[in-house]
Amino acid sequence: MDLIRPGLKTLFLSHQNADPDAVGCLFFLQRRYHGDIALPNQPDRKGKPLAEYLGLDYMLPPFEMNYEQYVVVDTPNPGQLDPIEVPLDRTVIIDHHPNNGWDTQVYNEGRTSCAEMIYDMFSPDDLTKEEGVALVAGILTDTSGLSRGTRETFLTLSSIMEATDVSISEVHSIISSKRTYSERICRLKGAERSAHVREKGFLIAYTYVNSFESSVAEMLLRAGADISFSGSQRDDEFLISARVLNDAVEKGIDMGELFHETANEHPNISGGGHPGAAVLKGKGDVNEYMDILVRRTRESIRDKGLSNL
Ligand SMILES: [Mn+2]
Repeated sequence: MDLIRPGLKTLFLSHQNADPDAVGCLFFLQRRYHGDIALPNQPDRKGKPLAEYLGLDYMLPPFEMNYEQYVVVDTPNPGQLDPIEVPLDRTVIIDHHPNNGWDTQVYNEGRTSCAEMIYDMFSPDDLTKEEGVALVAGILTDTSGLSRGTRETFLTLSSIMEATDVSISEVHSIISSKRTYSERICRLKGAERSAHVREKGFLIAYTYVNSFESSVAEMLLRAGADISFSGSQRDDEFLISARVLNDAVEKGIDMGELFHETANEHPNISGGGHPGAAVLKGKGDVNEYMDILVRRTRESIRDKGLSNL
């Protein structure tokens, strides 16, 4: 595999809030090529326990960028490395996301995870148990626990499992860290205080908490909402986090757009995000902004002629 040049002083990098696909690929590549690893910030809730299990040694900014070669994995655009900036003329990019914002060539075989691509690049016959855990964890996460993936995904997964005797349940238990006590209390309180309305078959749930807004919004989706809002008030500032089911996004709900428009119409408010996940925050009363968001969501469902019936 001559995409990555062996023997050079190399830095392996991946995206902010690194997930198990990022962490697993970095571990595997470092094992095979040697070099250092850096991340823009700490890994996410599943990436962190995987990094601990693997004993992954990584740097966080600031550090010296004096490498001969940079290898970026699982990162769809340079902004995801912020505040790290890589010199493109010395950088190899390996990614699997369908749309990426790099201004240079990207090695992308359109697979479900980077872990699959990297395994298939080498097809090593001396895969260690830890390398197996690293790659299986990446596949598990990027297939949402095997609920998505192509035929190739499962063929690759099967070869890794055969070569290393790693089991799915074993990897699950490594990456599923328990939520903290305070997060669990917030989720329970959020459930207790939640209310919901219906619009053209879409269930819109909203609630108020003291923190963990996005976790609580996510929980409301799992409880049955199509669209959820979770808001908090801290002194004179509020924050509202929204989540939308994929199915509702496909039907045309775009919370990032709605939050962005709402922010533009009110002073001292910022907001935006993706169709399925958005945040609105600033000076003001959380109840007032919750009312605005729920009302605008209902209006936008009607205006766009969307239906979930
Ligand atoms: Mn990935």
